[in-house]
Amino acid sequence: MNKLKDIIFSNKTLFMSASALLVANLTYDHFEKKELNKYKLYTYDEVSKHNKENDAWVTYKNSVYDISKFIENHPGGKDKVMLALGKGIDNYWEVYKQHTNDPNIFKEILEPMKIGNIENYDENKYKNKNDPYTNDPQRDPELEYHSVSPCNAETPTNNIMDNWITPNNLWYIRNHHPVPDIDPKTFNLEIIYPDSDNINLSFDKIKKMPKSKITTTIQCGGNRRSELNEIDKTSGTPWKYGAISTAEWGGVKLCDLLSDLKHNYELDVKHIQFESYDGVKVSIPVEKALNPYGDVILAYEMNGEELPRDHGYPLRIIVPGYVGIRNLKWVNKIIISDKEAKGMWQKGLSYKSLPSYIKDVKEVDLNKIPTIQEMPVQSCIVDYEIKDNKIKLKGFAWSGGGRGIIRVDVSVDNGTSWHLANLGKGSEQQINKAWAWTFWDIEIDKKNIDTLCCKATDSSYNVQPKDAEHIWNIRGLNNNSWHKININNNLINKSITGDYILKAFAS
Ligand SMILES: Nc1nc2c(c(=O)[nH]1)N[C@H]1C(S)=C(S)[C@@H](COP(=O)(O)O)O[C@H]1N2
Ligand SMILES: [Mo]
Repeated sequence: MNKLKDIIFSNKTLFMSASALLVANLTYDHFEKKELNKYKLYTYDEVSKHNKENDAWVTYKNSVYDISKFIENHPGGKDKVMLALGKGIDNYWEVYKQHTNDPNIFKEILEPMKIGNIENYDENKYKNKNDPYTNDPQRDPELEYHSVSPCNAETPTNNIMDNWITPNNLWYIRNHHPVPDIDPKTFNLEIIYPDSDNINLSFDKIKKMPKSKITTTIQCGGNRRSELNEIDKTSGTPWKYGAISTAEWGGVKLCDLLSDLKHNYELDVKHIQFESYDGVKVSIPVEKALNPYGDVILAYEMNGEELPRDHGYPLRIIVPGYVGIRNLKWVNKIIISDKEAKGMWQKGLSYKSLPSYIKDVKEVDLNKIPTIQEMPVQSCIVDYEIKDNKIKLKGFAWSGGGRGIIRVDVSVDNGTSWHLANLGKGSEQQINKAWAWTFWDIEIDKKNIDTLCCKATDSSYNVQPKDAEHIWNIRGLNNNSWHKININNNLINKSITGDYILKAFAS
């Protein structure tokens, strides 16, 4: 009897566990089917057709996502996502630590945009194969990196004033794409005229033309964006104040290269466009491009050395006093035109600063807003030291359009009282052709020190706005508000005797 009971019991157990398994299996099958039904299957070919801004699909592993509504808000900048449209984002996703550091980014941002799965999924298709960045040059580890593929790195902000001419290895780097690998022997610069045959020039031929040297500061349109992010999120690299550097460039003056044009104003030329190996297109007004005093040069030398690959080898256009992006690297085409360059870098939102009250680009007509060319007046506090009721400060100031710095005002009590800084290296530049920055310094006797501020005035008497709130813009461009440092947040060395020795770096 006991035996029978045992058998019945064990059979019952058997039956019960079998049914549990069945249920589990059913649920799994059901789930799988539901997943399969929920998502359509697409081929790689089909995905590749959705490669436009308003019809944008990408794949990650075996999933397909429609990211059309997201592109504009991509925190790393719209241009980066644009590179992957119709393709796999696998390479990019893993390279940028921002994606992988926070697991919620996948769940909350990417996953909700899923529209399907890949038919015939090939796990090796995008897996680090042909990583376009493997051929990028070696870089100085001292740079402050925001990303490596593409490379976005600022000049170490604490050393920015160690040299008035920034050494090549410490120059800030702002690349939108992989660095092109160009053979100077096959290099060809094409000049396209509206009314006559195109001209082709070899690198050798350009180097044999009369050489000019120009010293300029270049500043990225997004420099100091990180301070705007404290007010509200913007899109792009969160630069501190190190996306600015200075060099002496050697090359051919553009007005000499295009000298035949000076006599041809009936051509209705309004813009000189430049195109590059990495597909960037920009233009500058003809008044700047052909003005012999405008000092625009096609550079092949940087600080006496061959142009480094990161900075445009073999040929780069230098547009003194203009925003970083117009200083196009890896130039291979010059187009003389009555129109601005096409594309996002000139016509799109990328370098257009919208009013602070516009939070959505759809509210404006971008065609009516000019892109940034000459930059506004800027200054930053780079270092300070407090000792025995004395504070020493130093920094740099610069303005666009060659407008020299006529004054830098410094306050150590959050703008209540002001002091005139000494203008140092750079102040000797011709006042309306001051392409490079001016260093300044000051020593102030003061007991109660709180927030440090600086503001510069340029030769057109332009001044810097007090608050960043009023110039905040969705792209985070042209932040030239008073540079402020709250020393209490920057205290790194306070001795026990109460004798303050502070050395801190603005950030
Ligand atoms: N062809 C090309 N030119 C370019 C860029 C680029 O990505 N491609 N970046 C631009 C931007 S946004 C800036 S700020 C400067 C940076 O120059 P640098 O890397 O030599 O400092 O180059 C500009 N020229
Ligand atoms: Mo830039």
